[in-house]
Amino acid sequence: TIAARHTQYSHAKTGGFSQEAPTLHNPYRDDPILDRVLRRLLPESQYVKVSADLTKFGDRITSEIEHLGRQAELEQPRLEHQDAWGKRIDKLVVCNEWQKLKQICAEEGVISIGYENDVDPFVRRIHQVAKLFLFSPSAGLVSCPMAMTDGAVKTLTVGILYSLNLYGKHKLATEAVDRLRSRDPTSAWTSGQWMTEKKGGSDVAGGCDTYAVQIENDTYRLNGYKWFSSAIDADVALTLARIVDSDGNAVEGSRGLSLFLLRIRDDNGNLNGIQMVRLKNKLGTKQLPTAELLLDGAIAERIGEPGRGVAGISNMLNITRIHNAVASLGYMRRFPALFSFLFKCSFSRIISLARDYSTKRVVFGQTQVKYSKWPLHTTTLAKMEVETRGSMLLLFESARLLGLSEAGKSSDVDAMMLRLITPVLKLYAGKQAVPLVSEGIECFGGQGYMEDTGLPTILRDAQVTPIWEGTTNVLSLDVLRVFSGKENILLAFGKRVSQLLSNTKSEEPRLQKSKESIESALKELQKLLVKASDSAVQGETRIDTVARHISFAIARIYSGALLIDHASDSTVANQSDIEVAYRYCCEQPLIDLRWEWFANERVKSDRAIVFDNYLG
Ligand code: UCC
Ligand code: FAD
Repeated sequence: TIAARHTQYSHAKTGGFSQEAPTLHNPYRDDPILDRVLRRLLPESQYVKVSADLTKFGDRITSEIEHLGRQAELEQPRLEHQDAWGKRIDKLVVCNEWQKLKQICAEEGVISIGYENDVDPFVRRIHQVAKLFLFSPSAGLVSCPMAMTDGAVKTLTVGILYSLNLYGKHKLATEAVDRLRSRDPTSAWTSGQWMTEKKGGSDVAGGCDTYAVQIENDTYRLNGYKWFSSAIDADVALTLARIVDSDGNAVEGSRGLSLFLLRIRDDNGNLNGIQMVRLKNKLGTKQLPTAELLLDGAIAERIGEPGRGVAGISNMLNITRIHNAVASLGYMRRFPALFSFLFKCSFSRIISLARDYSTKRVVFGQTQVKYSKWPLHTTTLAKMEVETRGSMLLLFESARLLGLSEAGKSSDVDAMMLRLITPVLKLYAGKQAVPLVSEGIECFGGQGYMEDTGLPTILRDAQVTPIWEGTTNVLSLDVLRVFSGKENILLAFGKRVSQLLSNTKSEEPRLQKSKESIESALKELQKLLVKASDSAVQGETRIDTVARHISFAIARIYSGALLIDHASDSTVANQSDIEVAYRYCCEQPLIDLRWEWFANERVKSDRAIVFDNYLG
């Protein structure tokens, strides 16, 4: 019949239920502890201003930025090498959303907030880190050029250990600083950071095969090949090269490296002796244009003393490493927040379905009804939350210490702690982010694995945070570099931890127990390190093989002490702050380090395990 033929063309029946998507709330107002951390750290009048800015920015994230960041992932950058007529153009095409995100960064002052003259540096760095933390997981990786831009401003102005102090003294550096920290999107610049070459990214000195031939005074011509260069739509870059003397020789090793500042394009948009060889085909960070660059006579200005390139660019590294931790924590925070929202909000919709389902669905021999609150799932989320909070307080400690140093108000202990916790924070948060985000993906079940939810992007992007800006091992060795300096870092660390513990709320037994746990872990670490340095003299032990474990212990002891300090402040803390401190400090090991791991002999057994049945 006609009617029967008609139904052949009816819509497929796919069932009446579809899952309501998770909604992103204002990430500032929705964050469990950020507001309380700021209340504690900032003077009241400043807190009010910062909080108002973050509330407004949080609304902008949900209404505008989140969408732009997602589009930047979907419309990835591409490189056109030639025009239709075969002329080499190396045209980088980025989407409008990427451009718009860069404009927003300027307007919102994500860099300039860190440098505003009329604000106490202590306040401005905390404000900036809080803003970046909200921005980062929605930023479509524009957070990467922002990190390098901040690092460039720091390097060109007043560095922490080795200061170039070029602002107002060097023409290009002064223009760059003004534009890199500008709030005007029409004139704002961003910076790149080109250190890695084919032979090495960790071992920068061993890898650097870029040569600088003097044209006149501080102006040089650079030739080399930069193997990873991110955010290649930047305006300027800081890079390293070896100066070739008049006999055609250059100094090998670290002492042969000098620091250069260059413009990537001229005012007409022509590349400055640079060819973009290809864009990297990456696991993640696909929004971000990362290229291999051939420097073929790029004109650059030497900044800083010849041979002091690594010390100079370390100013940049120490800033970008804090940004990297911001990104790791941003990814971590986004997951619990998204997921808890999914449940809170979806109950009203799915509760009738869920109730009915729970009387019918049998799991492990029982109907689900008894477990309608899914306590195991809540436990999973609580564990993620405890981990995230510990490192979040460490991040804000780094912002506090950076601000103090820029305000010229650091005590000796503050200065040492800033140098120590910068690599510790970066390596620890980066290492936490990947498993934590992976757990977050699992929380969404199969949906977490689906590209169109946008969730897999977070896992891919999180995986870069332990790699770039120094891998976990390399940063652990940097921690040992800090310990090998002239100052007694171990003593300073002990002092800072004791200072934090001295505020512990006495009437709260869980905090008292937490304090004891931190004290005992600290003592254990001190004992092992002192013993190791004594026996190292006799050649029986080595410390580099346990550098990671030492760094992780520092991260956990420091974070635990910060959690106790936070939970002891009755003006802001609540019961869950106390519980989080207790779980962090007492329910999992703070230190995972054994004396036998220091033994020289162990290296042989490691090698035997690794190369067992090796065919190469
Ligand atoms: O990956 C990159 C960009 C990615 C995109 C940006 C993302 C930002 C986050 C975004 C969030 C979304 S750029 C490439 C990053 N590359 C690295 O991080 C390199 C990793 N390797 C290292 O860190 C190594 O430890 C090196 C390269 C620093 C080692 O070099 P040397 O030459 O062997 O080191 P030396 O000889 O020990 O140190 C030379 C000088 C010393 O000072 P003096 O000479 O005064 O004794 C050191 O104390 O540099 C000083 N120094 C430092 N100073 C070395 N490291 C530091 C430091 N971290 N802070 C202060
Ligand atoms: P390698 O140094 O070859 O390391 C390999 C392994 O050896 C690692 O596990 C490492 O931990 C370990 N290792 C190395 N040295 C030691 C040691 N002494 N002791 C123990 N273990 C060690 N670089 C830039 O300069 N600018 C950029 O803009 C930039 N963007 C990037 C973007 C992306 C997406 C990525 C992935 C990388 C980018 N990089 C950039 C490069 C990045 O900084 C390097 O890849 C990183 O520093 C590691 O260097 P490598 O790749 O040479 O690794």
